[in-house]
Amino acid sequence: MANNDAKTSYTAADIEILEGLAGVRKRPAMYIGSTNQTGLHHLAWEILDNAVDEALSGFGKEIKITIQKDGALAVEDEGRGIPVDIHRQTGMPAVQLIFSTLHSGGKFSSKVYTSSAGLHGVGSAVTNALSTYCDVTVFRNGKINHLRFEDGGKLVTPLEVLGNTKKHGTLVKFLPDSRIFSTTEFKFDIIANHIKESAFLLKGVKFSLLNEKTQEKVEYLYEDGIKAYIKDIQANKNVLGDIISFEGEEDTIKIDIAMQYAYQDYGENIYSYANNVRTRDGGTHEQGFRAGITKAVNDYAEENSILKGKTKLEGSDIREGLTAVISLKIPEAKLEYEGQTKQKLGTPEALPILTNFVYNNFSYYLNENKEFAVNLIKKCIDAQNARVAARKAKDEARSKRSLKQDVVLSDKLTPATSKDYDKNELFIVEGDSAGGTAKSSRDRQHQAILPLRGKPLNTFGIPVEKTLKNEECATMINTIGAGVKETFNADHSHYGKVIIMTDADTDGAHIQTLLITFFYNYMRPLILKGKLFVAMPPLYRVQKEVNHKMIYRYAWDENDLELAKKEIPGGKVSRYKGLGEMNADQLWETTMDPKRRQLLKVTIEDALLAEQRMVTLMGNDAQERRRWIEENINFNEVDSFIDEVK
Ligand code: 2B7
Repeated sequence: MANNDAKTSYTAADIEILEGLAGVRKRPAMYIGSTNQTGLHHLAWEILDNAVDEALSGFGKEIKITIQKDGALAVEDEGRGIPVDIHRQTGMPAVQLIFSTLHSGGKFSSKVYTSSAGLHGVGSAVTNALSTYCDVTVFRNGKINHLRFEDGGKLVTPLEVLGNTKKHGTLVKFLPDSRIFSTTEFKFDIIANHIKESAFLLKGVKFSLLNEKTQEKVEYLYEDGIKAYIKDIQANKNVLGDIISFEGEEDTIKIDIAMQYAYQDYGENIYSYANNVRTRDGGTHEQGFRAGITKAVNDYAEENSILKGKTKLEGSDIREGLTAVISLKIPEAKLEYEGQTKQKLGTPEALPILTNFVYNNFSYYLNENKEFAVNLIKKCIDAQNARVAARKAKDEARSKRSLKQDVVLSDKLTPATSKDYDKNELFIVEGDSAGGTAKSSRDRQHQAILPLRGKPLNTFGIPVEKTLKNEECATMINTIGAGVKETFNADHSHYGKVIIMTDADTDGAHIQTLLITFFYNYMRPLILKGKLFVAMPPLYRVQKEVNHKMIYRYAWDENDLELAKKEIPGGKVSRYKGLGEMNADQLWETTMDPKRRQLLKVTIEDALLAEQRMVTLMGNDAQERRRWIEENINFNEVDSFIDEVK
């Protein structure tokens, strides 16, 4: 481009940039998934990702995050500072471009491993576009460089030098736009959780978080990296053997693995990452890991004639109770994802590389640690027996069913009349009395009611057979009709939605946790497929007689109550203590009517957190459990299992 075009091209670039940012504002969900609490926090992850990438490249040992008094988030790293020199084609400083163009990532990045590679790489500009202000300070070349955008990315303070400094790094402060997001409140716990995970993966880098409003603060620094991650996940568990870890590099792919077995856990818990980004849907690295573990254990058992004529162990027997963190660093050129969500690693080489790497290292470990190896194989045989027993129970249930023609259903269940499974909903209701109300208020065609008497069985850490014999669990399994554990198939579920409906109090929260644990352990795909929900009964009712007619307004939280009071001035406020206080009409219109109710979808958004809670809540340490319930359980807390209001 010739020099004399500089002015015109600047204007052209300018227009292009504004159009780009306006596009983000028009369709925010396309860039950050949603505009709810999850989407809001995405803005933070985008900025944090860049700070993390800089530390990953070896620049900077600390990342500071502050929730400011004005509600903005400040992120500061100690990296090289975003370049501030002028970009020739546009005549703009590089830092300005990075915050205002949508495909700047690749152009500026020359790193080998980047966390955001292949995902977005447009993060800073997206955050800027969705913010009321975005204020950037770059400590670089001995200068304090500053620029500021307002109102969705409009440059209000062009790059200026504020003074001299010896520091280097980047400081970004941004305030999310309340016209875009349904909530603009950053949550300390959500951010703390996220940076804790980053800190495990980025050993030796300190992450600190401060909430200026509440003075809450927390710091994470793990010199032991993912070994510390495993230690954290396993806290309070009855473990088998030490934490095992393998590190290596094959064909430019860096492999870092840590794992440990525990007795109470039934499933496998694998947390896999590619370039510090969680691969929730697994992929070639997980496949390779599994194959390597299975082969190593079966070969060891065979070579040492431990199984003696018994049937070979299946992969699932060997992985029962296994918790593992797999962290790979893959050069950008080899990084491939599969599927819509890009949460599944597709890189083909990762499969054979991981299989061999894990097989070789774990075989060596087993041979060096004979006592562990023997205990592990004993445990695998237990798992095998349990699997065979579960299969037998299922087969028996099935043959009973075919004998009786009709499905054996508990007499407690009030079924729905429709056979359109996808549209049907199963309400699991706390207490017979609320169950009765629900029965008369429901939509008979599509809503089935299963009342629960008392607390459901605590299924954490107990043998499968015991759960299968428990009447309530057996009823849930039969009613849902899609199997359990390995044989569970969410697509066969007789209900498109399974909805837990309890009182909004401590007992109700406990029941929810117990039920979520049951589903987590026995029907996990139901959660993964987004079919498990918690009903949200209102907490308040404001009522007033107007012209001889009672008018009602329900409220779901304190803020909502304030609104309700304004809408019905002078109305009488009552707090609902339980479902039982509502009559059938009220229960229908507030909690069960698909058009008016609020449901929370149970997700395993953060499996680590969910599992930690299961362990603390359901584990053997009664004192710890008591302390935890006293400190943490209230109705809102249970939200952490849960995301997204529908
Ligand atoms: C792909 C883009 C976004 N970038 C650099 C260099 C350092 C750097 C950044 C950053 C967020 C909150 C505090 C590279 C990379 C742009 O190019 S982004 N540090 N930190 C950050 O955004 N933190 C860089 C090569 C030489 N010198 C600097």
